[in-house]
Amino acid sequence: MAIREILEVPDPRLKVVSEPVSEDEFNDELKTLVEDMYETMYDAPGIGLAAIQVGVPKRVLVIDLQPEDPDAEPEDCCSDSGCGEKRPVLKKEPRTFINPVIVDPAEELSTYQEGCLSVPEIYADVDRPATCTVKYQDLDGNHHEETLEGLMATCIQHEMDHLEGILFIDHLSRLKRQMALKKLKKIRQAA
Ligand code: GNR
Ligand code: NI
Repeated sequence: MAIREILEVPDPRLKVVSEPVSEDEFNDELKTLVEDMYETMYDAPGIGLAAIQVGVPKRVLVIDLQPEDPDAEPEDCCSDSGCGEKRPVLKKEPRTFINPVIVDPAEELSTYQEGCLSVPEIYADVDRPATCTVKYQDLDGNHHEETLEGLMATCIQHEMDHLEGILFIDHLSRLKRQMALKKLKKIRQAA
């Protein structure tokens, strides 16, 4: 397992349309890619990652919304220095989607403030279908169909946009997108 470098705007590879994973590509190399994507996503940290964000133009997504575990005792915030703060334990719910296709997006929209590991530190509201049914394959190549809602529906649509070379800022007005990119430039200059 390895943490891979996450591509950031304006890397041209983020605009590439990703290729389907073919039947003979469901192998150990794919498993390693997915493992590395989880490690990279958890390290970032983020709730989703598309393969193209680590430079691999394949139709592979990982998502983990990592909800707070209401049954677990809160953990010490700092394991070493001991700042005394407690933080909730996050549940791991890893979800892998290979060759995902959205079949029937709802007409009803919902708005979430989105962010993207490839557009760091920029957040903006995006409207998307509130629910959608997605067909996909798992790591063994088995086919599934599932209806998603809430943040999960938003997240998979955000990730599927990456497979088409689309970023969440592409859903904003030109003015808002330019403002976002200017802000990112400023943040980078300050760093
Ligand atoms: O970590 C992420 N958070 C997020 C928040 C709202 C809507 C979508 C996302 S996905 C993002 C990680 C990422 O860039 N995935 O491509
Ligand atoms: Ni993203």
